Amino acid sequence: MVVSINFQASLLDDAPYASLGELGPTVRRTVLGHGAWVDVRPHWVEGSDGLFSRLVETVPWHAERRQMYDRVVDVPRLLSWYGEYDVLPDPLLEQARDALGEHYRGELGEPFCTAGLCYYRDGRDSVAWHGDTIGRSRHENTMIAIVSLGAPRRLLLRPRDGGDRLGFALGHGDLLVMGGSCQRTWEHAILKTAQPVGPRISVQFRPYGVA
Ligand SMILES: O=C(O)CCC(=O)C(=O)O
Repeated sequence: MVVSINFQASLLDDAPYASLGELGPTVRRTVLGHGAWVDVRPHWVEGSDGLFSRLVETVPWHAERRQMYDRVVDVPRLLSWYGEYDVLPDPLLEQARDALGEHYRGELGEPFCTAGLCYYRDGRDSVAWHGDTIGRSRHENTMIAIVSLGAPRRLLLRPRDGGDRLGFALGHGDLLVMGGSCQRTWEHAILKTAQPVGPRISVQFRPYGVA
């Protein structure tokens, strides 16, 4: 699939090579309730705009269609999936996966091993409210770590049983980790927007058997 890109780089993020910052105390945790939490580490990937452009060009993006009631509809974003034994499309993503595994080793007790990549081309691309509850996350606490590249989009979270929602604008190398019961007790979404937003890539690292 040929992907065209109309992307405004961040002035803060134009280092020639991408690299990872520290985790440790730079990671800020927000306790959501119901046993769920999110960690945020702004601008974890330095020089992320170059990485974004490389991934746009080199990842084998594909479009999916899915059944919705009596119709088959386009999934409004492009996707690419890397399993446990696949080489990731950029060495920096392998470094990121391993650094996250190291940082969360005590709490998670297992490594991150798969990577799902989503490409939101503009404000019409989106993902509806959902929790990632296919596999072990249906019953177990786990973590999903999201590295956001390109233009910021708002990742929204809301409790499944009702209540206020909260949102994080994620792009240009920001890290957000959903943990605890978050996939079972909360839902998350990137909603469509009529605002003129640029393209964004989300890289989600998950432990084995979580989808
Ligand atoms: O774009 C994101 O960061 C969220 C992606 C997501 O929720 C999913 O693919 O399940």
